[in-house]
Amino acid sequence: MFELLTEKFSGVIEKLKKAKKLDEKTVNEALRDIRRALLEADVNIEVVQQFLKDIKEKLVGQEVIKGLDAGETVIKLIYDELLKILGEESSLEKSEKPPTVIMLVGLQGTGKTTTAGKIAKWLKSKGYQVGVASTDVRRPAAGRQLCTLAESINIPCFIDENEKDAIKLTEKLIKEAQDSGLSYLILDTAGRLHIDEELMDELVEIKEKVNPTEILYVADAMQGQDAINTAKVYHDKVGLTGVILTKLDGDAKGGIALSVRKVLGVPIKFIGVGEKIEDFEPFYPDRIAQRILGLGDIQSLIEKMEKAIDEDKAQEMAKRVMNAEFTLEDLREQLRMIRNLGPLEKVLKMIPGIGSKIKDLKVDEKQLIKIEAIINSMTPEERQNPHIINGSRKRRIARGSGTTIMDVNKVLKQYKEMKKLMKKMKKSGKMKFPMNLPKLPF
Ligand SMILES: Nc1nc2c(ncn2[C@@H]2O[C@H](COP(=O)(O)OP(=O)(O)O)[C@@H](O)[C@H]2O)c(=O)[nH]1
Ligand SMILES: [Mg+2]
Repeated sequence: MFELLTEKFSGVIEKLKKAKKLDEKTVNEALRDIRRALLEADVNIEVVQQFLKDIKEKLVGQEVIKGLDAGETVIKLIYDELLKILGEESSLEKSEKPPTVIMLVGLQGTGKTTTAGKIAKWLKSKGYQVGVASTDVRRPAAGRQLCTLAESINIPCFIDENEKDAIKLTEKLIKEAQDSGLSYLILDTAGRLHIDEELMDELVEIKEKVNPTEILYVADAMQGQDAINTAKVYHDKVGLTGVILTKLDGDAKGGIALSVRKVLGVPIKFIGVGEKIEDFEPFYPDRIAQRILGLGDIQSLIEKMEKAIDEDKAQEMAKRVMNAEFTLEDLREQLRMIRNLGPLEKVLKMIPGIGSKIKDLKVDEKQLIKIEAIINSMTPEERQNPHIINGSRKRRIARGSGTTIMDVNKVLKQYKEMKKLMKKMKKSGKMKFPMNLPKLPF
């Protein structure tokens, strides 16, 4: 699935990863390669043009994203744009009055009947009562195929081979389904080899009769742009709420997945990835985009960005520790921040010399809370001038914070050590932050 796109994009990605600068030549070459890749994969031409235009616009004035280098920044932009054209994740709507009717439409052979069974099985696995029905009055075999599938997953199947009027049949089956207390009914409809007026009118009438919550167009991904064009006609006549792409397991070039959202304006809800009833999954745009661009590559980019953000926070924190007058109030404030920030060691490592020296500060969450409680039990005066904390004050603080005098002593000792160390570093003037922090005023 998406092998062609994956292969083509991997070339682009490799080149970008090697690029150290975002010069015009590199960017233009990447855009040209992307254009070729998308067109070869049978992505709609207008979608391709829009995609390239959006990336170009973003690149102008784009600064390198924190934590990433130039090439990686472009890769991230491409990923974001891919996500955009794939559309957001979209699940099935549910009607207030059961059963929720999901009507499947599309040409013959695209996989409607198979997909009806697949959705039913998927919904059943979620614990819903599901049934299927066929409104195809022309091909009795179609109904039987559906019921065989239904039998295999043990759900009710509504058909009537004697009723030759599609609308009457629909009314009858819907009534039966309603009476049997189902949560969902999947309505398989007749397809033709080509679009024809009569079938469209029939579908519109069925729609009016059953008022389906979802009308999903089942598109054979192997048919590429043809499938999109047909879907357009269905959308104009019947009105679609979404698309299901089938046969993505085969040689499908995958371009259709990137075209549906922009061209039709409706989401892709599921994909079929094989002939078996379980070869079916919800459409997850991020997974698809990652598959196309190389899963590992994108994940490591995102990790790098997150790390850069964490490092920013940690440096900011370190700066505050160093600049603070450093009373016990400051310590308390910083403990709070540290707790919000996550791993304490990380913050301490940003302050050269501290991480290794104040081992006792490598405490767990519970201990941080304890220290905070102890400081909370002090009076503001005690926090500003800890030297006034004598034996009786310590006893009061311990009682107030539900700790022991030993605990209070420990906190005071840690605090003194930190303060001493900071003074020493300030005096030596050797303190310099790693990397590109502005020079500190000492
Ligand atoms: N490989 C593959 N084959 C599929 C998929 N979905 C349906 N098919 C096959 O496509 C053919 C037509 O399917 P069918 O459900 O009868 O299509 P319908 O005429 O639209 O109802 C059958 O041979 C199915 O097994 C899929 O996701 N992958
Ligand atoms: Mg069928």
